[in-house]
Amino acid sequence: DPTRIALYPQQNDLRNTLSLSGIWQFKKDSLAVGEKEGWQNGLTEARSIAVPGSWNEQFTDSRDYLGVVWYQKETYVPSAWRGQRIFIRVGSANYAAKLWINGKPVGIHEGGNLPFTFEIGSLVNWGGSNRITVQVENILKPSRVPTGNVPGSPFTNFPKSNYDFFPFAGLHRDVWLYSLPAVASIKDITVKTNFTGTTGSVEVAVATEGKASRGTIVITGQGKRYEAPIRLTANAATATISIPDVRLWAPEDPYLYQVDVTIGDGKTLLDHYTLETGVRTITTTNKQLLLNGKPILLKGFGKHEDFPIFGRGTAQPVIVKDFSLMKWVGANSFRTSHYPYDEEFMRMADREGFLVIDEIPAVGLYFHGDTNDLAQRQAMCKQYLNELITRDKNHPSVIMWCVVNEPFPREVSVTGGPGGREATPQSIALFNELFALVKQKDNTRLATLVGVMGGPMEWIGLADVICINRYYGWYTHAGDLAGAAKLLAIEADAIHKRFNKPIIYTEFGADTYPGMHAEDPEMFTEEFQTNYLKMYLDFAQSRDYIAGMHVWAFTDFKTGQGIIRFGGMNYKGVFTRDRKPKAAAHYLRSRWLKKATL
Ligand code: GCB
Repeated sequence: DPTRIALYPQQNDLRNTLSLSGIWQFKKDSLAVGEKEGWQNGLTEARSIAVPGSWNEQFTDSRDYLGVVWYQKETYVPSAWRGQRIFIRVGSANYAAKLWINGKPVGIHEGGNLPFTFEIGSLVNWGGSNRITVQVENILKPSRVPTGNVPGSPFTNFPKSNYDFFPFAGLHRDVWLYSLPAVASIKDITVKTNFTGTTGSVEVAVATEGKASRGTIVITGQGKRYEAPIRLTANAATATISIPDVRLWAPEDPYLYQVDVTIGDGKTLLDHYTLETGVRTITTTNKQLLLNGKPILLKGFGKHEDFPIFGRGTAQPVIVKDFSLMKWVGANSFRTSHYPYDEEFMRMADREGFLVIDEIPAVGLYFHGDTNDLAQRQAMCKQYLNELITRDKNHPSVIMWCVVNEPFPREVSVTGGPGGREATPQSIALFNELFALVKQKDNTRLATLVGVMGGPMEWIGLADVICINRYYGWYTHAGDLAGAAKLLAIEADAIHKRFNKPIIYTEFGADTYPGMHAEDPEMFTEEFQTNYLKMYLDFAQSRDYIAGMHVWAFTDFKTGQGIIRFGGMNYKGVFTRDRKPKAAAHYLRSRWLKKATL
């Protein structure tokens, strides 16, 4: 149910928020007996844990533990909130969560990296403490998305995630209590922007609950104020506001207008919500991406939410630092590989002028043939798309939805062997269904899927923009950059000829151990990484149909254990895990910072 997402909690004169971030009580339940034993009524022999944060790096005995755990926290609900509707909002629980308030069941949610809310007013103790309990587990299963323990999969790492990053687990983002006005409230707002000539248009669709009959939409910016009254019919209304001499949103000038929505009954103001919007359009030609009708080249990275000790937990200084470093190298874009990022990250992207490919957690989709598993995954992918678009639809930074990263059929080798090219009708049907869902929910943005090296051409051709990951010179043609360059060119020209759509390289990179050097560049050295990236970027520069280059990866990041992941790390970062530049970061800065080219 995408309405579980709800608007980001906001404090104003009619709404309240209370963050529950901090130290919680924590207990592992490896035998999964907690519920039967009534742990929702109080944990005994619990230990302390920080929220947000993964549990895997906070202790000395839990790194690879992915089974059931319990989180608990006691809190008062402010008495001033009495008479309002009370909700709990969990920013992200990886992977499945079950909630209780004061020992009473509230609900379950499956799927990480996206928020969910439950209304809990009827369970709250006023004037006393309230016990909040969240049970979480991240058991890796072939029916889940992302997948794990997939029979026959070429992934051999431990834990047996079917993807190349550590399956961090737990409450990864803020947990909030918040209140909404009881009589009527703003349930959702959808902003769509456009412009003709110098006049911008902002369409604001409002959905409400309760007894409001009318409202007002006010847009402010550039010292001006534009107002439109709305009449609510069946709890909904839409208004389109024109902005003369509009200041468009773009990376070089990420100008944000403020949108204020108020609703009432003609006498009393009943609810109020404020958000920011940027007026911009995104379209394509057969060779280019057009932002506001003008060609734009995406320069940037595939990333991860990953930091020592925090794991996949939100670390706000790291969010700020990542944008500082991306700007420092002259990047203007990133992909939220391989799952939706924290909402603060998306708000930063709006303010800092980054163009985002926003991806659901659909990674490791290996078509192993179990139709039951595949059906469950398909349902999960649709849930994620519904939830992600509901959450992120108002961010001007988001230009493209990505429905899946590197799905692979049975014959394809993930390490880039020649592989087969089987695109079963079932897989085509899945992707078509996901693209149709995106277009139905949001016709203002582009949709893509990210293709694996050696993967079926039929798949990548379904997208608005061809997005491919390539590792010639690394997983194939290891060390041979000249050989890799030839293959890259032949393949890219053939893909463009066949589909006649712009191409973005959403990944290309080389593992690089920081501080390793060679005068004659050799794999794993900083010099090799620089040369590798230079070769790809020079090639991209020579083709007018290449619309963007995302280096894999922004930073080194934690993976499971395996023979190609020294120290349980992927070292393809141009920055280290603690955000220190390798030589390649300086190289990218020298290339990107002052120039509009790739
Ligand atoms: C890929 C995956 C990414 C991996 C990367 C690698 O194609 O999309 O998750 O980390 O390759 O380094 O192998």
